[in-house]
Amino acid sequence: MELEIIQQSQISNALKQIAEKVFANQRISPEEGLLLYQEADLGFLGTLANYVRERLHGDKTYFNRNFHIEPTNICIYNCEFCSYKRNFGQEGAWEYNLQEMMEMVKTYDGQAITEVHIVGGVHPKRDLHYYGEILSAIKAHRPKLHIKAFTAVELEFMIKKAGFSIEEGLKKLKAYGLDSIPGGGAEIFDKEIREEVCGAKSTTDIWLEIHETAHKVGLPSNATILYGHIEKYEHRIDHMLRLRNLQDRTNGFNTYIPLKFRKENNHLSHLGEVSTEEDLRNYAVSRIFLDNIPHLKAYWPMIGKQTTQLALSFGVDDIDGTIDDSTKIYSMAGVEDQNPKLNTESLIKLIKDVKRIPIERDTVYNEIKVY
Ligand code: V47
Ligand code: SF4
Repeated sequence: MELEIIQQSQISNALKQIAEKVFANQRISPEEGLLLYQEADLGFLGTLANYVRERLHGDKTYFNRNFHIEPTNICIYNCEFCSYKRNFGQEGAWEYNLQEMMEMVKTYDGQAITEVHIVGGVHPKRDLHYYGEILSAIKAHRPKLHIKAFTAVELEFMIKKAGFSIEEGLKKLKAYGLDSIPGGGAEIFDKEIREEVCGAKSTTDIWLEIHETAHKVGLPSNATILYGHIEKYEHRIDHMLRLRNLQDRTNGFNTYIPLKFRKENNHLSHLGEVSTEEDLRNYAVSRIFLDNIPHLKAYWPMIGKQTTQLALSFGVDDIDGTIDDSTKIYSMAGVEDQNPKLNTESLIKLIKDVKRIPIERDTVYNEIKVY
């Protein structure tokens, strides 16, 4: 009994020390991060995470005006969590050609869109030059549109297929018109867990090398984590630690985006999904632990609008953009909103309803308009 009380008081002392560090703007250790996941209650986490969020951004809540192009869902890999991938000729497979993708871009002519986000499967027949043509066609048509494109997994394949080193390939893509790199493909960095959920695709080292090299050649990027499947808290901390270390060297990450595993139509359906409370806890620990990545994004098509509003008090300061119904990654994995499109007005209302300040931003967080 006594021992229990001592342990209890040690735990709360440890949490108290973490709180003191956070309020003094000091970095917390991996052990402390783990303790937050294991021991801290939701209120405690929210208080610390919101403190960090408001210290960095006040009430500002960022969004952008973007649309997605998913060139293909044909993919050489078979990630266990993926509901989206198809083989050639399989029902539901698509592969758009250059002309079709340009038609998509042109449907936004005259609209105040600042970014196109291009990601898809790893198509065995398409290399860097194929995608380079798309980049330069988009730039020729709309020079100011920021192109955020290709996960590190797609990049590894297309660059190697064209016979370049990572650095040469990224420089070539930049010359074709690439402006930045999205955060996908990171999944979970722990070797054993990665092996189990997406063993065949780019390794952790390659993912990190591609982002480090991108930063070096002047391409900023984002980072994701896929959480809520078979990983444990220590794997989430390990994941963030690797990102935090890389960021210390390059300062090239803009945003961290936790992606909640969604269970429909994939090989991990039996795992179910984590609760909304777990989502909020995870945002909060991420905000507290990743002291050097400026923004934390809740990807609303995946967690829904209400959880997104709650997340704004648990460290999140960014809610992505107005997304056309062309994003299928989540609709195929079972999100409630099968047609994730939110016009700017409703996005602004969503933010204002929880007493935050909506700020339209460009991809690299220059402020375009305060609402
Ligand atoms: O890497 C796939 C994830 C990612 C499932 O950089 C799944 O701004 C949950 O990275 N349940 C691609 N997630 C999307 C992505 C992204 C999204 C929004 C913004 C940005 C950005 C990047 O989608 C994949 C994978 O982690 N994913 N299947 C699933 N069943
Ligand atoms: Fe392919 Fe990406 Fe799906 Fe993995 S997650 S199978 S790499 S489309």
